Order: sequence, then structure tokens, then C-alpha cells
Amino acid sequence: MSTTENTPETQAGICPLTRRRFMKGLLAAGVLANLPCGLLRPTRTEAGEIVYAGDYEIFRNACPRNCYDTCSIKTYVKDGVVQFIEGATESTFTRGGLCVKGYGYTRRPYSPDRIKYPMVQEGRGTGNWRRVSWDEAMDRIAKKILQIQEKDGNLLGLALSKYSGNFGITNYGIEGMMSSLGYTTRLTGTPCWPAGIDAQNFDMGDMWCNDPEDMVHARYVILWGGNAAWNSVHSVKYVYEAKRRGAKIVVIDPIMTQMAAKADEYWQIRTSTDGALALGMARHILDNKLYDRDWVMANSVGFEEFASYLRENVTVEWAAKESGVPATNIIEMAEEFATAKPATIWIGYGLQRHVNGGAAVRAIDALVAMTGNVGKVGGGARYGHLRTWGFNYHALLQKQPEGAKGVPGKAEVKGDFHFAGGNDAAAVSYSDRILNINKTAQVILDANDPPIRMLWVACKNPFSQDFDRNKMVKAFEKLEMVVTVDQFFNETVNMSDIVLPVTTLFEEWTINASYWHYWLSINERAIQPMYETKSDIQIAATLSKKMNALKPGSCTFPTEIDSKEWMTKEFNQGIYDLFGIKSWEDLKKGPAKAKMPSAAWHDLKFGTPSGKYEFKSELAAEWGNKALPEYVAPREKTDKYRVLTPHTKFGLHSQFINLDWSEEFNPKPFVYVHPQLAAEKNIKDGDTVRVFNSIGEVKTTAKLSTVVPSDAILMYEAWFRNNPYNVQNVVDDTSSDMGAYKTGQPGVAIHDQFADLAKV
Ligand SMILES: Nc1nc2c(c(=O)[nH]1)N[C@H]1C(S)=C(S)[C@@H](COP(=O)(O)OP(=O)(O)OC[C@H]3O[C@@H](n4cnc5c(=O)[nH]c(N)nc54)[C@H](O)[C@@H]3O)O[C@H]1N2
Ligand SMILES: Nc1nc2c(c(=O)[nH]1)N[C@H]1C(S)=C(S)[C@@H](COP(=O)(O)OP(=O)(O)OC[C@H]3O[C@@H](n4cnc5c(=O)[nH]c(N)nc54)[C@H](O)[C@@H]3O)O[C@H]1N2
Ligand code: SF4
Ligand SMILES: [Mo]
Repeated sequence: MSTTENTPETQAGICPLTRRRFMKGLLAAGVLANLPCGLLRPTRTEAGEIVYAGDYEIFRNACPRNCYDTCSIKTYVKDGVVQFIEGATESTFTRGGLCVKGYGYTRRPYSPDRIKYPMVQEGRGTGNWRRVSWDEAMDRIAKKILQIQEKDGNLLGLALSKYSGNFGITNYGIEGMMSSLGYTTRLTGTPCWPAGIDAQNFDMGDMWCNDPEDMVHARYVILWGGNAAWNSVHSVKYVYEAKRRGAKIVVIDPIMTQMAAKADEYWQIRTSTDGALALGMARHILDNKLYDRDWVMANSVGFEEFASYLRENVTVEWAAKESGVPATNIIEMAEEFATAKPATIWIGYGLQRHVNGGAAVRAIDALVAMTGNVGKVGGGARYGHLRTWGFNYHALLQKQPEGAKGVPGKAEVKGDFHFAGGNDAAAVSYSDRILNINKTAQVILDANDPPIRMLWVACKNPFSQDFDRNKMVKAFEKLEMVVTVDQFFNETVNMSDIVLPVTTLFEEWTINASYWHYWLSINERAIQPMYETKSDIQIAATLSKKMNALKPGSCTFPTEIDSKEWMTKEFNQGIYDLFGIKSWEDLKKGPAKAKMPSAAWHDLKFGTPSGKYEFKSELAAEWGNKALPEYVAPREKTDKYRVLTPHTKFGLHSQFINLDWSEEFNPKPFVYVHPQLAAEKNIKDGDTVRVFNSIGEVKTTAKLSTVVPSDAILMYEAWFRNNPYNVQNVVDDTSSDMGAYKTGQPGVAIHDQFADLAKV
């Protein structure tokens, strides 16, 4: 391993080039508008391929973040060092470009802040870190696991907190590692999109979206509760192309987002009232016979009951009053949507993070279905899909050691293992203890039989991304040992006893599929792992070696693994056929696109119990919801103003913003306040303010802005490395209405939060 040649010091020679490439990326991303371009002087071949002068080895990578776009990346390496990267041109989706965050990747492996070695902290939060060998780190960890086993007679005292830090398929080996140790406690579910997933499953029998590339064929596009201009930058070109071809673009969001600014029409809806707006539109469409009667008759059940519900309970005036969108505009939008063929709605994830979020998604789905837009090219209720994720999950599926005990009874695997944590369905007598990831702090505090003694954190930053931070502090106090596997010293690492350094995307093999577009990429090892970093599956193998040395048979995970081979073991004939490739090696030439029709539900064979689109879903009722897509009222206010904490342009959750390169153009966080609200509170632009409620407070700088409604406070979720800013101080763990059916746990009402604010 040539780690000695591959350090920030040896980087010095190439740094300016890497940096220029980054700046150029920023230019492309529109971040730096006035810098002179052409610094790299690339040339184009006749085929249009961009080539750079010099001798580079080119590798295939993929952005493994939890991002719609899952970009295919081409990585240029010289002397074992990443020089620069670009979006792969072979993917018509990535189309040669990355985002402002992605262009910062070249800094990530070489950042001086990176966690380089295993380290032990004497006293959580003290910063008193000491470098230790892998052997010592593993020895401490393995002995603790064996001690728990000894004390409790099982390993339910060992819990895993893992979510979306890296969505590479082989990273399901983290869940695999837990299974290989025994029956453990799993924090399952997803904070991200579960209410919408259940909603789409109740309506259609699965979550399945049209190819985003076919949005160009839409004649009318509603972007409802999503900010694609920041959160799925590569999709926006299809929105623009649809517009160029004559489509009308409408955005519905309480915040006037960047996406709203680019639309033809923007409606600043009252937060959490989307169900009312959708139902109001549906009522008008029904009354004016603008629905697609043939489609509804042939392909759905329960439409008559839905129509009765609308006639008896919904009027356009009521919808206007609830949502704040004027009745004349609801009528206009309903008529335009119903008569444009095809019309589509992109349902954002922000929309469903509410106590009535699943119900709202069902009402929006109903609008798309009743106008006959489901199953059509350029149509669809677009939310997400997992149709290209049919891997072997070889890394995930590990057996428990002989004689392992857990929760008595056969594992009841609710939902999809993508969300449910991969517990072993074949388990006969015992199962894992399954707890709700969206209530991580609470379930740690509540679990007593046995208590959670040890927490393994990987691909997850609970202090930054989970809810009710002050409760999380208390929960961590109850833990006897916390091990975090990460790249940077974030707040969760600071609250751990042991940290293990993990590889970046350039340093390990894996595969990346998208939950949005239809492309598949392999991720090659482009450089050797820096310092003493290891990937999560290599860490699992190292742990297994130690466990078995201390107590033979105590861990079934292989003790030596070849990561490249493990990547290849995830492929099967189904994947090859779907992507039209003969072998995974074909992906070395570039990403491949699934050979699927672009329209989800194109054959109109739905996955519901009736096989049809279900306006009325008994399954929804069984899971504690209304059978019809009825309106569910918003959460009662718990404080003066609503707090919105959506995603930022500059970071992906707690990732990217901490990099020194990013700090240059996004140095600090703000709370965005409407001038009217600011005036009431005597707050001026630039003042330090306190946003506070019953669970905590956030102190930061006010920025006055009319993009925010006057009854709401906006703070983007983020982690700044030199700033205690953390929105989870004021975001509690209230559940959303749906999610339990497919993901095992209800979602979380991230945007149903309230607080007051005051000048400091
Ligand atoms: N207030 C508020 N809270 C939210 C949201 C919101 O909108 N507002 N959004 C929610 C949503 S949608 C989501 S998806 C979640 C996301 O929550 P998380 O999944 O926790 O998000 P990330 O910050 O992307 O990643 C977590 C950690 O993984 C680490 N990591 C990266 N690569 C690897 C790797 O290969 N191995 C290991 N072991 N670690 C790695 C990163 O450095 C980071 O510290 O947050 C949720 N929380
Ligand atoms: N740059 C960047 N890109 C990302 C991410 C990131 O953190 N940064 N995160 C990735 C992940 S994990 C996810 S889940 C997606 C999220 O993608 P999106 O769903 O697009 O993003 P969010 O920021 O969660 O929420 C989008 C919008 O929902 C709005 N919203 C909140 N409540 C309501 C409501 O009641 N009604 C309506 N109509 N709108 C509402 C918010 O104001 C916000 O503008 O993006 C992915 N891409
Ligand atoms: S964060 Fe999203 S848009 Fe940016 S490089 Fe990664 S996948 Fe692409
Ligand atoms: Mo997410």
C-alpha cells in the first residue's frame, strides 16, 4: 500500500490544479458567476468528448450520497493521487456535470481534518483523543461485545445506528456485521421518505416513478414540496426542456425556493395543507367532468366512493381557506392540469414530513390518477423507486453464530430490508430487537431489558440528523460504549469513545444505483486507502478476526475479504439483463441504464390487492389510516411560529459543508426571517437571534428575506465544523402518519415544528 506517497504533503504539487478544477465546477454550477473560465484548457475530440492534456489513469466512481442524482463520476488519477473529477458523459442523466458539492470531492480524501487513524477518547466530548492501533481499537471493541454477551446472555445490548452516509451496495455489510455477531438491536425505518412510500404503496402497490428523463414530454409539471434546483440539480434540465417545449411549470412550497424562482407559477401554500389543495382541485375536476372516466373505470377501484367523499366534504372555497391559495387559482390550476396531456406531478420528500404527509401524498396521487396520467410517458406521480436495486445483498445476508440468542420468536420482517435493517428473515427461534430510528434518543432511553449498552454508528450522524438533540445527549449518557465509523470529527464522533477511520468513495469498490433515475454505476478503487482508513466491510472483517481470536466462533463474518470480489458478488443475471450488460466489467466503460419503459405502471397492472389503482385502500385502513385519500388536519401549533429546516444547496445533510473549500463561499449559517415578523420582534438583518421552544434553542444570525412566509422561521439543516449551530435543538421526534407498512416504522414530522424567536 503506497499510503506514504499519498498524503496532503505530496498533494501540494497538484493542489492548484485540483483547486482550479473545483472552481471550474463551481462556475459550471453557477456558484461563482464572475470568475474567468478556461483555466484548465481542455480540448474536445470530434465525438465531443472532453480530453485533458497529460497522462491520467481514469477510474469510474459514483457519488454514494443520499442524493436523487447518484452521479456517475470519472476520476483522473496521476501518481496515485486524484487530480480532478468530472461527471461521466456516458450517463445522459449526469451528462458530464456534478454539483457544487460533488466538485469538492477531490478535497475530501486529502482534507487535513480527515480522521486518519483509529482513536480513543478519554471522556466523551473532552477532545482528549489518542491514536491507537487497529489492534488495540478492535481489542477494546471485541472485549466489550463479549462482555455484553456474558452479562446479558445475548447481544441485544449492542445497537446499530446506520442510515444514508454512503448508499454503496456493499455497505449493507454493516448490517451483515451485526448479524454475524448475533441478534442485536436495530434502529430501523427511515427519516427520509417513508410516509410517501406507504402512500404510493396503498395507491399503486409500490413506489415507482417515471424515468426523470421523460419529463421532457410533460405538458404541465407541478413540483410539489420539493426543491429540485438544489436537491436534484441534474433533473432540472428536463424541467427546462419541458418548458422549452411549451409545458407550464408550477411550484407549490411554503418557501419561495430556487426551483420556485424558475417556475412559471409559484404558490406559497400554508404549510401542511397540501391535502386540502389537492382535494379542492380534485373536486373541481370532478364537478366539471374533466377527469378521465375511461381510465378510472378500467384501471381503478373506489373512485365512486372518492367522488362521494369529495362532493360531501370538499369545496374549492374550503381548500382555498385551508391552503391560502385563492379559489380562482385553484380552479385555473385544476383545469390546466386536467386538460394538459400528459401532466405530471413531482412529489418532493419535504411535503410528506408531516403528521398528515402520507395522506397528502395520497390526495396528490389521486389527482394524477383521476386525470389518467398514471402509466403515461411524460405523466406520473413521481416520487422515487427501487426497481433497479435487485442485487444479491451478499454483504448484508450473514448468519448469526451458532447458539446466538435474541428476542424470542421468529423474526417478523416488516417492510423492505432497505429500511428495516436487514434482519435475517430465515431466523427460526430468535430475532433482532427492532426499534424506531426516528426516535433514536427516546428508544435508547426506554430500552431496559437489556439496556442498550453499546452503540455502533456508521453512515449516520445522529447528533446532526436525528431529532431532539438534547434528548440525544441524555440518551448517549446511558450508553457504556459508543463506536463511530466516519471520515470527519463531527458532533457524533465527539460524543464517542472510539472512532474508526473510513475510506472515501475513491478508496474502495462498490456499486451505486439511484432511487430516482435508471442508471447504474460501479465505483472503482481509484486510489489506495489513505492513512489507516478501511471501508466498513473491511472493518467488519477486522473485527471478526479479533472476535474469533478472543473467542472462536463468536463472529461469522469472514476474517479476510477482497472488496472487489465482494462488489462482484452483488451482481446477478437479473441485474445484467435489466441493464443490458454481460458482466459487471462492462460498467468500467461507463454507467448503464436500465432497459425499462420510461413510464412507471405502463402496463397498468398495479401491485395492489385488487391489481388496480386504489382510490379506496383497505390496506391503508388496516394500517391505521383512512381508506380514502381524505384530508387529515395539520399538527396543532405548539409554539408561535412554524420552523422549517429543509436541505441546503451547499451540503448534503451533515456532509460537505465542513470542508475548508466549501467554507470559502458558505462560511456560516443563518436563520431566515420575513421582514414583517422581524419588525414585530425588533430584529434587524445581521442581528444574533435565539430560536427556542420547549426542547431547546438555536442561536444564529438573522437574515431578513421575503422568500419565507411571515409565520415561519427557516433554518437549513447543516453541520459547520467550527460552529455549534444545530437545528435538531428545536426539532422533536413526532411521527408522521405513514411509513410503518413498508419501512417498518412511521416517518417523522420534521416540518411540523414550532418555536419562538428573540433578539439576543
Ligand atoms: N431537521 C432536519 N433533519 C433531517 C432532515 C431535514 O430535512 N431536517 N432530513 C432527514 C433526511 S431526508 C435524511 S436522509 C437524514 C440523513 O441523515 P444521515 O444519513 O445521518 O446523513 P449524512 O449526514 O449524509 O451522513 C451521515 C454520516 O455518514 C458519514 N459517512 C459517509 N460515508 C461513509 C462511509 O462510507 N462509511 C461510514 N461509516 N460513514 C460514512 C458522513 O461523514 C456523515 O457523518 O437526515 C434527516 N434529518
Ligand atoms: N443539495 C442537497 N441535495 C440533496 C440533499 C441535501 O441535503 N442537499 N438531500 C437529499 C435527500 S436525503 C433528500 S430526502 C432529498 C430531499 O429533497 P426535497 O424533498 O426536494 O428537499 P427538502 O429540502 O427535504 O424539502 C423540499 C421542500 O419541501 C418544502 N416543504 C416543507 N413542508 C411542506 C409542505 O407542507 N408543503 C409543501 N408543498 N412543501 C413543503 C420545503 O419548504 C422545501 O422547500 O434531496 C436530496 N438531495
Ligand atoms: S451530491 Fe448529488 S448532484 Fe452532487 S455529485 Fe453527488 S449525486 Fe451528484
Ligand atoms: Mo433523505
